[in-house]
Amino acid sequence: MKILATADSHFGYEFGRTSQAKNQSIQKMFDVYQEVMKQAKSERVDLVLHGGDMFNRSQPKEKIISEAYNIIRNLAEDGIPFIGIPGNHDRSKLPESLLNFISKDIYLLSKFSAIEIEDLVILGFPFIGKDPRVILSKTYNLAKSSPQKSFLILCHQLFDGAMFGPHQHVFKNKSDTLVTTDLPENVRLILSGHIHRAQSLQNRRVFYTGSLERTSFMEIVEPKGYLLINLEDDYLDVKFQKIETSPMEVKELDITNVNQISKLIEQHYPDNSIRTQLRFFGRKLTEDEIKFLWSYLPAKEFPLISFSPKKPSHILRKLYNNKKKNFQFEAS
Ligand SMILES: [Mn+2]
Repeated sequence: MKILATADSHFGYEFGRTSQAKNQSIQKMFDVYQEVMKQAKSERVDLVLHGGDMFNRSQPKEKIISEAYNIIRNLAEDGIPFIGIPGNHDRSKLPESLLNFISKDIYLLSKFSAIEIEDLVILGFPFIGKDPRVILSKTYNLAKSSPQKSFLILCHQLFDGAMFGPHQHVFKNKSDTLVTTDLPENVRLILSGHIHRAQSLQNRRVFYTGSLERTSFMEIVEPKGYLLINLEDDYLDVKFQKIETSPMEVKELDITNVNQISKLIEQHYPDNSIRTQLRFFGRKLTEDEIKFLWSYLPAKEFPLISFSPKKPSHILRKLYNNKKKNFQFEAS
């Protein structure tokens, strides 16, 4: 069985300050998702999964819901089943839709469900904030009672060893980090959203698909993509398929000996297509300079500025400069 998995599409997410920038970022997310669904069709997958945080807010605008669900409906019309679970941003509930009723191939879950597709049982768990270990016990019991079947968990949780952010923080040994080693062998695969960085954990049994677009500068070092999975009785292959995302960069500008920042900004501020965070250090900005920034930057696409009297962290810049080297899909 061939499966395509994504998560954390955060439909409706607005990046930037101007309304033009916000609308563009909303559209970009839909365009990327549509592109990935085209891949699902051309790869002739048997199933598409979404690991939660489909929407950025728990009550998205009508327009956002219908655009997202239209993409899913198109997929089902081509005979490809879709299963989506809600994440923490969805407040563990996906917006109600007639889609759930008109198509037998679309599962937009707002409560735990076991769905059988061919020989595979997909256990879909909406995000659980408190005591998520119930996922492990429930799965254990179901898998033990049907040893002849294969199981796949679709969820939106923290797993032990998950790595997050440019400082490579690792979640470990917490009450809400899950360890899957005790699950029976017929639990073949665990797919999760939540951590936006694609990675495999716990002996390549747990996979984060990662998000499709960066929603924060915390994700600057991460390549983005989706997972293509080949799952047979005696065979499992998971591939990370990289996709192009909106460029993002951090500019750190030393203004100690700069009298007029306007020239510096005009020279260093990049073209419209790049999401840039400007970080100033060396001295404080004057009132006139702040006024200049606020009048100059809103005309541009993605003005994000942070003011720091000290030299900013080297870590982010170092990781950014070596972002290709630093990324490991096979992190454990
Ligand atoms: Mn998310």
